[in-house]
Amino acid sequence: MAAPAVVIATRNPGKVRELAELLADLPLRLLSLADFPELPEIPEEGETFLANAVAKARQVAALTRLPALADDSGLEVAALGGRPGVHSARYAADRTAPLPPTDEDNWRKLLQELTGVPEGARQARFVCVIALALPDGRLFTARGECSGTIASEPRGHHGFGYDPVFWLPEYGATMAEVGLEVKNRLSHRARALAEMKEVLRRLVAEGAFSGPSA
Ligand code: ITT
Repeated sequence: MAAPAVVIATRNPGKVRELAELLADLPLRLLSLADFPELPEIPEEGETFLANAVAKARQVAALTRLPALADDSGLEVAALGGRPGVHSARYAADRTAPLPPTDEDNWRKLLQELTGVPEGARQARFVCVIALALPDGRLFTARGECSGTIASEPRGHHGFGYDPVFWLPEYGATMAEVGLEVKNRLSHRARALAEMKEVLRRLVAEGAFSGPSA
């Protein structure tokens, strides 16, 4: 019997890469939004990671009639009162610019905002909420966090987003230096997904993905 399909409901290729690697040992056929080019853009209007993850998963499950796994994530910086938080992807957005900000625009803005903030006051954490929505309306969520500090300059070329400036004291390296294998052992996404994988395993065993709409 063919493995049941699950849609990874994100347009961020960095997330797809990490999630696909983390899910590789489950008997699932992973699709992504790239397999559904006709789907409309999903607006992110929520004020919490949970609200945005649930909205993305529910909408993609309804539009594709397949189980959908969405990730809403971001960086919370203590010295900035938790910003950029849910607005991490568009932190350096400029209304007059035709294109959304790049990852580099975002981390450069962060380094600039933290100019003069001493090493001991640069604590930050990545947060990830993963939501799984089934076409029958069932919904599951999981959350993961990863703590570190904000470096004073970028280092490394792995990963995506704020990884080059996210310093992991216990590794003496940034998240962009440690590589995918290590990142997938300790990241906010890996921690949220570890919990969600238990749900996915149970649903696969129950045959929940093999109904007429899946
Ligand atoms: P989708 O909504 O299509 O999933 P997105 O990139 O817009 O893609 P989010 O709204 O969840 O996703 O924003 C997440 C942003 O937070 C992301 O663009 C990065 O800037 C940052 N981020 C999240 N996880 C990260 C990680 O593992 N490493 C570095 N930065 C991360």
